[in-house]
Amino acid sequence: MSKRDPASNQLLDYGKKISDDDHESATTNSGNPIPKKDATLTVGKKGPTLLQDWVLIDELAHFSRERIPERVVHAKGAGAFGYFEVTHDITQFTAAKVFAHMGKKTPIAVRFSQVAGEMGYPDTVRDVRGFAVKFYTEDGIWDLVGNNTPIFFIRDSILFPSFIHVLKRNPVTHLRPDYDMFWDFISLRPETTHQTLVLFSDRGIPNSYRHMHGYGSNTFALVNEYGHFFYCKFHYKTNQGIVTLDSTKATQIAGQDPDYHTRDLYNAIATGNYPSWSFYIQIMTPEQAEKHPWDPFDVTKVWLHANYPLIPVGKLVLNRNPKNYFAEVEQMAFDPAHLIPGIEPSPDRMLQGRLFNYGDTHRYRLGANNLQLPVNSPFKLHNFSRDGFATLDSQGGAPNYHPNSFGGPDDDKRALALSPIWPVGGNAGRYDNGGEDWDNYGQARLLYHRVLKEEERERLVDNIVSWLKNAADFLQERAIGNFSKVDEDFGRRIKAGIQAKKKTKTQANL
Ligand code: HDD
Repeated sequence: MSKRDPASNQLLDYGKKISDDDHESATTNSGNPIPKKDATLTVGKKGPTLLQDWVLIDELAHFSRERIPERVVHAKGAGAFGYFEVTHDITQFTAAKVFAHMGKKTPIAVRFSQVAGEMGYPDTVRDVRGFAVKFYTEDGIWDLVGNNTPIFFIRDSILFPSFIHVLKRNPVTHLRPDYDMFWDFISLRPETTHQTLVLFSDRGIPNSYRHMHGYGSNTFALVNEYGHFFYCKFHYKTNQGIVTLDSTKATQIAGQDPDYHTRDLYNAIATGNYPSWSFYIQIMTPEQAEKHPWDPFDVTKVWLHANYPLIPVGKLVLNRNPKNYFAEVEQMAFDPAHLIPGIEPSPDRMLQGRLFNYGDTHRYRLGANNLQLPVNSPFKLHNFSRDGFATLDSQGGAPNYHPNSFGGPDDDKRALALSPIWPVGGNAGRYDNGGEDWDNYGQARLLYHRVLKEEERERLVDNIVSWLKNAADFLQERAIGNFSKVDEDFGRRIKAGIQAKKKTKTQANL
């Protein structure tokens, strides 16, 4: 047999550990030994099945309840486990215990994903990739739920459901991508321009989950032991190097191996080729934020590294595959609201909406006690929540109310000291943050001119044309109008690309 990869050998490897005479007895879900696994209880060989065949009912009834709702976005993904290790001292910025001292290690879980495809979608499609990191700290779970790009399409979470709708299937045709939906929304909300360039650049199709960076994307805040806070952005840069797939190769792989990224990650870890990322922060003081030329909480923009250099912190290493995908990856529940003392949210309007939505979606998808599932549960749980479906932890008889006089959990003084008093002010109102006064093109222009090389700009134009050519003419014009505001020549090249495609199509139909 030709050499097979570890993923193919999973059952062979399992079987090697089980000698012939120590097979476990098969049981029902209630642990009752099964006399004959492959035969229903019938009257005679050809007679009817007896209702009392609990073995049959137990298995069939569980079988029809195996699927749960897939994630409403980021449904296709892969996960692994490992550790975060501190390599540099950042205690001047934060008292968060996870960064307490050099060499400190914290167990982590990571889930990589794509945004728009369903669970069975091919890995190598053009899409943003999720890069969510769960830190199991002594102060509970910290979830850094990032992507492989430092920015996002929109800067107000109220637009998120609509944005996801235009990536998903047309509600009538059930087809995706629906190019009119996509380009209608993208061209009507020009704040999407910067991330649209990233999506259609080479970064839009990573060669593997190991060969892409990760970013917390939103702006957070760090609080040090004196209660001083600093705004921050998180970056985790691959130590494997950035490697991408061109559209043609990616389409070919999508047909041959839809789980190409999942397989790569599993095999890399199974062969001891542990992927790692170097972890950095950028820091902005509240005073700098006050004077910043544009809203530093605008997640469609990056903080220029020249002004806010990357500060090294540590590294993320993945060195264990899941023992069971459903139990450990499908049930992972990441939530940007899972924050630990020393790390706080910022007024970033996208983050603010996320702080509600993740917990809400987990309660729907995994139940009220999803945080008691092993993959999601903190090392210690001392609170007043009880009961609900699938309660696993009754907290040892402690009072289920507060205040109490019987030694129940009480305020954490350290967490209180690290909870800063935030200065906020202004008039409540609905301020649309997508207008021209928000500069929707400046950083897209920097990306186009300063970051991309000429051959990358050519591929960017081709990739946009390959999508935009399928949209209605008026949408093409509006989108080209936006791209022209990034750079006149950029708009012209996209227009020429579409016209060339139309000409070829006309000639083909002659
Ligand atoms: Fe989100 C999942 C990342 C904006 C609402 N998001 C999800 C996942 C990642 C991100 C990595 C997959 C987590 C996993 O692997 O289980 N999302 C982001 C980033 C964003 C972002 C980096 C912008 C900077 N997301 C965003 C907004 C909202 C959501 C604005 C809603 C207000 N995201 C969700 C969600 C998901 C989710 C609906 C779907 C499945 C889940 O949470 O667990 O709650």
